[in-house]
Amino acid sequence: MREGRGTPGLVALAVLLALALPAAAAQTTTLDVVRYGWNNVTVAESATVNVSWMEAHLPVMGDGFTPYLFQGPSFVPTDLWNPAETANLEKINETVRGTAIRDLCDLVGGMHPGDEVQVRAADGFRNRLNYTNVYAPQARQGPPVLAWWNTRNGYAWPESMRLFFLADMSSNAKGWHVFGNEDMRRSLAPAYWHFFYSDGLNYPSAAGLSVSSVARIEILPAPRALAVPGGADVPLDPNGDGRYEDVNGNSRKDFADVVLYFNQMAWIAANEPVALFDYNGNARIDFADVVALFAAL
Ligand SMILES: [Ca+2]
Ligand SMILES: [Ca+2]
Ligand SMILES: [Ca+2]
Repeated sequence: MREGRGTPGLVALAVLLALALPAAAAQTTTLDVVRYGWNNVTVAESATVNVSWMEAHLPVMGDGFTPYLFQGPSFVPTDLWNPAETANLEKINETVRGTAIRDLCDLVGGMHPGDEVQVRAADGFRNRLNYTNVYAPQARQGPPVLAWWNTRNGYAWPESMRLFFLADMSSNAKGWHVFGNEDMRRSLAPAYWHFFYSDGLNYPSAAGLSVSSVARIEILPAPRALAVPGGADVPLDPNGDGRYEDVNGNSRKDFADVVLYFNQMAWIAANEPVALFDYNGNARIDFADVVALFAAL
């Protein structure tokens, strides 16, 4: 086929421009749910689900007629948190249905106190929430939900699946379900607050927490001791130094801890967070730890 001289160059330019433009948010309908191991790198357990599976198998959140709102930046320097919830409520206002993040986490072993969950979009954008905000949220925050339906678009909602908080009306004088900036300040730890930078000021923006086009939910577990087979209970750290010398969990350091550790070295190495049982600090579970544990009796 014969083409004009300039055509290949123009095609290349068009391709380059297409790559340079930010990709439009694309709807997602399939979700990977992953719980990482103690190192937060290797996958301990995972599941892949889609919208129709979630709707059929897990409780549906949202009644289909109550709108839920997120507040954006107030853009009022003297009223950054705008507890009255009067500024910038137009940004996100949707009547949604979806699946609780908690129910999704429970598909892969769930979260425990101290764990975080990371909600990740198809393009890599992500936000984290801690255990409390997923499993025991304040009413002014409400349960975090992965929304896959809204009244405007039905299931064909371009920004779905999208993270929503089903906040109650307790913090809004008009009786609206708004997750406002003051709700964010009161219900989330500071590390989880979202800000929007403008004109030299960081404006709190609860709306920034509402990740769209979510493709992946990742549980990042905090290190925690598990009961060692043959022990009485969960291991304990009697002197609070971060190492768990009471291996059998009977509330005292004793020779039985040394014996149990020696017998279960392979299990401990495979199942426990290494740092909690690495008494000599060489980053592995080994016989030297048995010796160190015995010497510390
Ligand atoms: Ca200790
Ligand atoms: Ca013991
Ligand atoms: Ca060691």
